[in-house]
Amino acid sequence: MQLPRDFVIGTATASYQIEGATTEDGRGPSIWDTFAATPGAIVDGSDGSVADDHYHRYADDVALMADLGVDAYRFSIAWPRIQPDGTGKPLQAGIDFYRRLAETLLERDITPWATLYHWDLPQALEDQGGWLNRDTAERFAEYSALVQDGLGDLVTNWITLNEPWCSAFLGYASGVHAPGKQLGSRAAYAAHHLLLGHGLATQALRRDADATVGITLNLYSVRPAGESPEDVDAARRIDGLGNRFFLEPVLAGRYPADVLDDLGEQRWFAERADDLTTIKQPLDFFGINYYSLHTVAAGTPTGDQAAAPTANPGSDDVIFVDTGAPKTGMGWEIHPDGLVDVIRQTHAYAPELPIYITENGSAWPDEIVDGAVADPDRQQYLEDHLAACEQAVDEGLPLAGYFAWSLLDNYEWAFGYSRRFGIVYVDYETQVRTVKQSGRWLQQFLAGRKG
Ligand code: PNW
Repeated sequence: MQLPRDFVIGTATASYQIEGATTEDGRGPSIWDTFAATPGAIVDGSDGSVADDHYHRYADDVALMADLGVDAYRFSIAWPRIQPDGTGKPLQAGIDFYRRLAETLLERDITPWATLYHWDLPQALEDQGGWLNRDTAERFAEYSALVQDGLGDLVTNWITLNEPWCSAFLGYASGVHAPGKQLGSRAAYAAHHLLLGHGLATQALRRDADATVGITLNLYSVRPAGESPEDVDAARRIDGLGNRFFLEPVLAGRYPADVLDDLGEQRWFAERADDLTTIKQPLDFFGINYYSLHTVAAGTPTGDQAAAPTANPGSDDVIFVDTGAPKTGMGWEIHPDGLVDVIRQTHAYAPELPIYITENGSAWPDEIVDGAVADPDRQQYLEDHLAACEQAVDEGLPLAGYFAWSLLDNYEWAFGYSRRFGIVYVDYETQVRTVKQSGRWLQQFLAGRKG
């Protein structure tokens, strides 16, 4: 396999999923601390209060990455470590933690990529309406500027938001993520305020001419199960809300009219049309998290798909079809070719914009046996998706890098510690890290390109 030598290969994590130390050094509570404490919200009843104890072990974790030979590391900043209440002066201890992390990365020649919002909203802001409150967008831009003031000499690659679809629709429609609200199509207002926050934060980050700014969306390739107009329309709607509802405002300065119709929210959005000039900011790169492909049909969901209110309001009558393709331990079908689809789709809106896969990976029921973890399925997933990246590059698409999710096994949100995505195994009793077979494979792959 031949990816260009300057193609960036890294690993990714997020603050709440790995740091632990949720009450140390003045960190305030986030919506995930609150949500994880809600009975029934998390499958194993766990929370992120310890997680991978990365807050104390970051230096070892960076050494591990140096040993793997990665070019870059994508991590996120915990907003409540910087502003415990979501407003006001920054907490120096919080800034200092991320300074130590960034300095340690740079010493090891690993480029830091910082995500400003990977879901841990200060609880104090949720108490004032969270992302349903327009003010949260302004607070986010202020916070972003404070982080840049504190870290800008060390970090220049900024991702404003991670997966605003998840924040808005898992957080405020299906309620399976924090803050656990079930508001139907009103969740779209949260999406709008997230996107406005992205625009305002991007403007703020431009004070530093060296800043390289982008956003990360979770995109799915969406295909109709059959040729009937109903199935084709189901695919239009799921692609509409999941992909186009975020791609179009960010890259083209408009909301897709068909999605506003599906949502029944034309009026609310028309009143806020002026915000689109703020949302559509020139960007330096575009981040895509790619995990799977959706095959959809018109019909009434049953079983698991009917367990929570829909995360796709306006599309209660869509079934996610099992095509029989192999699945990961999340039950997500494996379709490496869908990765090229979402790159093409993004590229069509912004032909000049470099694209990075900012997350891709798979969970499996890993076990440690005699100090080793055999995970051939994860290795295969990694190989096949890197091959899809190569195909995208060969096609002339401006794909510039790939971040494996995740460096470490970690807190998988509503699934707690029951799903392992790491290329490195974590023993949650001892915090001992063991590089899995897939991690060793990546290490050899990276060493091979260095020649
Ligand atoms: C992403 N869905 O989450 C996140 O960015 C990571 O923090 C997470 O660990 C990773 O993917 C694996 O799940 C998602 O239900 C969570 O569609 C749920 C969905 C999508 C992405």
